[in-house]
Amino acid sequence: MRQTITNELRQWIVSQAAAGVTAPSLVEAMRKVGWTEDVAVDAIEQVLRGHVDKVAREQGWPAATPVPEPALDDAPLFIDVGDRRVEVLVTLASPRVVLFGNLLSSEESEQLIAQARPQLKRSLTVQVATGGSEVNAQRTSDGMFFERGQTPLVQRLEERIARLVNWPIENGEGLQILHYQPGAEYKPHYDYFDPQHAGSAKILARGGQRVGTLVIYLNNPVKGGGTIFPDVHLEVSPRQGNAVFFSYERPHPSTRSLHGGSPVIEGEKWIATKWLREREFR
Ligand code: PD2
Ligand code: ZN
Repeated sequence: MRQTITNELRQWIVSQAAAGVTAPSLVEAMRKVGWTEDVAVDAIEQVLRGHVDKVAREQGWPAATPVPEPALDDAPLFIDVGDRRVEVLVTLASPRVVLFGNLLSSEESEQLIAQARPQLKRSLTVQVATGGSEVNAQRTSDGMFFERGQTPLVQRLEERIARLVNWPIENGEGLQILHYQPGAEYKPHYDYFDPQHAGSAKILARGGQRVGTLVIYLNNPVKGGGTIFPDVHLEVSPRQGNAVFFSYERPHPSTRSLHGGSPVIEGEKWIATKWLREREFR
């Protein structure tokens, strides 16, 4: 049995992956020539990670950082988050996206909307030049932020999220609630802060980069309002209680984490967004 990563194998894995061959097909091919499945998976991961690191250095990309990641190694159908079992519905490697079901009950979703509603204002986005906030035509929703732990429900949800994606509760920004009416959308963007922008230093001082996002759907729009990932032509339907998680290991388009909120066509859309930072957010 041949289980060492030769240069030849390394080149083969990289070229196959570049040609679009999926990881399971690579594992199968390696199994046929005598590799144990687990060892093949580890070898493929090691080779592809090494390759990305090399390309990143050559291209001068920002360094990769650890990111939140749910415990999905043995392909569980549920993740126990203490007070409920969250369903694992879809996973994607690149961009890293995981769709969860049953993160919130319908009662909790409605309670969160009711708690947020009195404080809604036209959404602002970060003003890249200064690090301040501005009204932005790219984002035609109303929103508000809760402080971390502001209500018992917010606290409970934050504890669930921390367990779900294995990331300290202190690294989370306050939960943001957004409300979209028909026609409202959030044009494709990245959630990380562009290190080149003048305003980023001030933002990054509060806990470093954003490294992950969880968008939680609080109601069921009638038509439209999906969350889109244009680089991979993925659209996630907004379903009450479900949540889409995505992470980005460096503030760079190579993460393919470009995403947006499609226009709501009929009905309205309510979401809660939890952004996760590298370090404690204060
Ligand atoms: O509403 C959405 O689906 C959406 C899309 C893109 C939310 C966000 N980004 C966000 O809150 O960052
Ligand atoms: Zn976003």
